[in-house]
Amino acid sequence: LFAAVEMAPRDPILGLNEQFAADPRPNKVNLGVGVYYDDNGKLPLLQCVREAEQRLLAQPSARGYLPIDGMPAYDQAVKALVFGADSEVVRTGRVATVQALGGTGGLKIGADFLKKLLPSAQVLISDPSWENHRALFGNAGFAVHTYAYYDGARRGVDVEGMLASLRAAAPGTIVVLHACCHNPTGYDLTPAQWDAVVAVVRERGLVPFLDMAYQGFGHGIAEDGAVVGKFVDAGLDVFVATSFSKSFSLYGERVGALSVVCASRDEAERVLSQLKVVVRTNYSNPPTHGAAVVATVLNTPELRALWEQELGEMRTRIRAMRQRLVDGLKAAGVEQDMSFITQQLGMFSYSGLSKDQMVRLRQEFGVYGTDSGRMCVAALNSRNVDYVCQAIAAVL
Ligand code: PLP
Ligand code: TYF
Repeated sequence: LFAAVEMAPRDPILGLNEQFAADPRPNKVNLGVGVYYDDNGKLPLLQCVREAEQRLLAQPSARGYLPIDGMPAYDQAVKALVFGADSEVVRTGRVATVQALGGTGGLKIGADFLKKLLPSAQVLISDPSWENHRALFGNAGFAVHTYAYYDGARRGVDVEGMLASLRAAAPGTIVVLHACCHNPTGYDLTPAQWDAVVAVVRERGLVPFLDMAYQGFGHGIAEDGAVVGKFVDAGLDVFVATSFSKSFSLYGERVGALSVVCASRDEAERVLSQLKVVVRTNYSNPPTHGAAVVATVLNTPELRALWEQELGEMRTRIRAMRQRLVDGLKAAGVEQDMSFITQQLGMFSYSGLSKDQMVRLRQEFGVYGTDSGRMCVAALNSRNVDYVCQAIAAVL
């Protein structure tokens, strides 16, 4: 039966983790996968999560099946976070939200629903993008192409190129957009550039699908979320995949959601019923624990305040590490201007290093980043940053 089964290629990012784990060098540094580590190099367990878990444990509950679309208090909290509790779309019931297995699960539920709705649509992802975007929409049956995004020469977003790609797309084309903290480049659109993108999406009748995996890691929870509001205010039907993996440091709990903004409550009810079909035919219903933790934090004012504070600390520490990296590279003798690293947002820096340089970093120094030159600056800390600077200086 399996004689002809071919070996699938490894995920380029998760594959690096395996290589890193097998590396015996004590001073190795993993800047491959997008995970936030604290200044001690540890994956944090947020205090707000700890306290929510204690509250949940104080009132132990049996574990029945959740509704297909997830825990109601969780879905409500997601809507409030993504759109605003008092927003018109939430008040009038125009948003269909389902709990999902991480942000990836939200993307996949949306992709499967869209494939039934728009079977011959094309999908556009940014050039470059998180590689799983291509694989996920491709496996859902779509032809996946790219829109211009990164401008290596100018070290930023090629906005004109992006708008031109979108203007050239056929109506009904699904456009996957990174709401903030673009993975892998770290370059986001400005609010004015977002306005221009929204206008073209609207004019061309494109279907916007926002991937919000890093809300709060850019400028702040509300600031990063404002992008969603721009699409809503333009009267567009928009998909939003939410992930709490990074913002709650709950990677392994698989907590995320998909929200779909519709034209009316009636439409949202019908859309929700179809999203539930996708969920039911894949895994029946979602798991309880992560959603209970996130709902407890978001719906309890003092825990919510604690979360905002802890998320702010993660954001601030990453900023500080970006600055340390720029300063350290200068001190290590790098003459080219590396200050662009502090202009990037979120967990990643597209360093501009070539594949050869990234391979040398890995082989000679045990510093792991992706071949594309992407480094996870959220894994830098006061102990490893100088070593990383020396390694980068040596290969530059
Ligand atoms: N989308 C982007 C752009 C990401 O970087 C990630 C990272 O993991 C995800 C989605 C998936 O998030 P999750 O781990 O919650 O599935
Ligand atoms: O880009 C990253 O590093 C994160 C983590 O298949 C990740 O988004 C990477 C690859 C993957 C799933 C998650």
